[in-house]
Amino acid sequence: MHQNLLGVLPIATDNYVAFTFFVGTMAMMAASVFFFFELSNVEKKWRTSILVSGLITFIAAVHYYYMRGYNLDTGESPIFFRYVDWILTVPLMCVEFYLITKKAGAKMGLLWKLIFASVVMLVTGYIGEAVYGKETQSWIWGLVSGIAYFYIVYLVWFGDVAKLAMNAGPAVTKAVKTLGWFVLVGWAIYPVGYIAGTAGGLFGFRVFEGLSMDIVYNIGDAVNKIGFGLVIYSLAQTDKPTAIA
Ligand SMILES: *C/C=C(C)/C=C/C=C(C)/C=C/C1=C(C)CCCC1(C)C
Repeated sequence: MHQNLLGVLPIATDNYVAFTFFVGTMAMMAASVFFFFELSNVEKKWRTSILVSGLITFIAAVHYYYMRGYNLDTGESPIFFRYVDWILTVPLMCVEFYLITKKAGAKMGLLWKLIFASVVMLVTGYIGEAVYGKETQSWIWGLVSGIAYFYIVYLVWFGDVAKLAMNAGPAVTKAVKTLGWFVLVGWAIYPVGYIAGTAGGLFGFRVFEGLSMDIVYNIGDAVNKIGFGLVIYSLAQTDKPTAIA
């Protein structure tokens, strides 16, 4: 490929993978600016949560900038930096659950359960991709990762997170419900990418072939990181002390 005068590789018009990395970088940057600037417009008690939303998209923006270049230069999937991003941002999403249910009595133990499950989910997913990605047995690692994922879904829908959210006031109850949908549906985008991009597919059967793993992951990240942050932002906007009429 030819470099232009600035020494920059242009994105070929049919290179959709590179395009989604580029758009992902912009979206994460824009979302971070938004969350950081809105910090001064929300109630004090929600500031840490909004700050964490901004940190999640900011960490992703830095990784996307890197992954965009890596993919453009090599044409390959930036597996390592993808997982570095996730191992930092997914635990921060667990921190969000902890922070918004804290006033209803969430304990550190709950935070550690969520973080432990996400680390198991991501480490097994990484091994499945980076070590066994071209072998049929990659599905086994995906399955173990999936079990940890369903444990997180369980905690948010029926476990401690759900129980605490019910006693935390209507605004928090509603926000946790919406975040629960993000975890159940939004996060389910990722195993689709894994199945499409690894040799083991689904229990050894190839499905979603031809689908680009990176495009699926990039869409998943935009939906989940920015969407998650906006749910918290809208919670902070609704849960204000009621004005005296
Ligand atoms: C911001 C990044 C987020 C929210 C990343 C979430 C990632 C997952 C929920 C990944 C899940 C996986 C499985 C459930 C099975 C296959 C392997 C993974 C790691 C792709």
